[in-house]
Amino acid sequence: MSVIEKTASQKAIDLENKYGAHNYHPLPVVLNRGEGVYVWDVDGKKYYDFLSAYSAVNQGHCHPRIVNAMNEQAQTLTLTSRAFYNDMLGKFEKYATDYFNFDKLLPMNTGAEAVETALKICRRWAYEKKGIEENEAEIIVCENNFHGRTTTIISFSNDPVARKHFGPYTKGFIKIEYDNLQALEKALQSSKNIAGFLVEPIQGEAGVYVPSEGYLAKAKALCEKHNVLFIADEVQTGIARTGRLLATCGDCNCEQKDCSQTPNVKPDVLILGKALSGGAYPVSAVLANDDIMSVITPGSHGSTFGGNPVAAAVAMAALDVVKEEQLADNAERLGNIFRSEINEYIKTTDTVTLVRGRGLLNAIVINDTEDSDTAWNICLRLRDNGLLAKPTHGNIIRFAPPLVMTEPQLRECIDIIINTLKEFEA
Ligand code: IF1
Repeated sequence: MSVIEKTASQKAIDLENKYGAHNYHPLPVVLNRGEGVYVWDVDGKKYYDFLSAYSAVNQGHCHPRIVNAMNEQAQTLTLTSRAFYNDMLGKFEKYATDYFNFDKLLPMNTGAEAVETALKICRRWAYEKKGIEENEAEIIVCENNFHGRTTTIISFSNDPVARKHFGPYTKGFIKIEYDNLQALEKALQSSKNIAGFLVEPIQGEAGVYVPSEGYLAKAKALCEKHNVLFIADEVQTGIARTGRLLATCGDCNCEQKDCSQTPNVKPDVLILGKALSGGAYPVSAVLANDDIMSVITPGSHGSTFGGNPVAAAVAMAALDVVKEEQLADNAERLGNIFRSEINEYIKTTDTVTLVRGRGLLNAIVINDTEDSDTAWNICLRLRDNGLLAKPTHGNIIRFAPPLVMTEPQLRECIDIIINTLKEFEA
């Protein structure tokens, strides 16, 4: 290949740069195929995927059961809108409410839409059930949260990059420190107008920050005491990612896990997205019981695509796969191996300061400043060595492979990661 002749990768990158908005800074690798835990670039080089599209592809790339369900439904009926009934949505709603043990489900498409939906449900509930005065409802959120990109959601973000020059911001949110029960109790006592507490069971974007043992259960109990809705954003942590069907597991109908050890943290409002479709199609949902979901009435909320037949078919197949292939158990087992092997390595090096996470949602902290490009350079080298991961917040690298990984595959990946990190030792 001559020097002036562009590679297929460079051509694809140039097209995005020239014709696409610059709202991302991707790792320079151009993918055109995926299967299970692997993806391939346009030159045919194979990689282990350690991002899983931010935990959307828990079931592995192009899972045949999910793809078949999608193909079959796509050839039969794709979209009716909710102006008419379709014969798939009700089946999906029954399936998912049984699966997660809630009375009702409201289907949307993206995670951000589902978060918006939960906030609307919470506000309605505040006015119509709790009796808060019109327009006075407040929702507690956590510092360093990530719940999506809509104008309301970024209004209560404290990430300057996500917020800057997108004001005026939506009112009605109180921000408290994550993993701080005193702060939560203080906020709950501060006003009679608190309607809900929106929380990520593990903060993903903040760098896979796992709260203290018992935090979620105690936060839930505090919310109950103050008649405030506990709203769990499990868009990233849900669907087996953290070694359980839900990170707030304890009262779901998950058959694989012995949850007797874990406190009951059933959220009042559960938000799911990403892996609800195995990454095949945008499917999100909000689940709640009748006393809460009944505040949603015809015309008060909706979406053209939400609950479409393809989404319903895909989501049922994706959830089937999670149970059939026991992905929660696999994530738990492999996650323990991953963290223990990385911890062994950490004892021998100054390059990495710690590994943290649950199940197969993990991150390592690189021993460098947050504004250094070491983590980015490590990710470039990991790419060269056949494994794709992405830095978050400068010096943190997230590791979240598809949950269909086998132990030998994981051990090969651990070798790649440790050998790559060794290249960066001083
Ligand atoms: C991007 C992070 C992950 C989420 C939680 C709602 C949403 C997300 C807990 C919104 C989305 C994604 C979006 C993606 C980056 C990514 C992300 F690094 F930003 F935090 F996964 F870790 N709640 N998270 O994590 O879902 O509307 O995107 O379907 O580029 O914005 P969405």
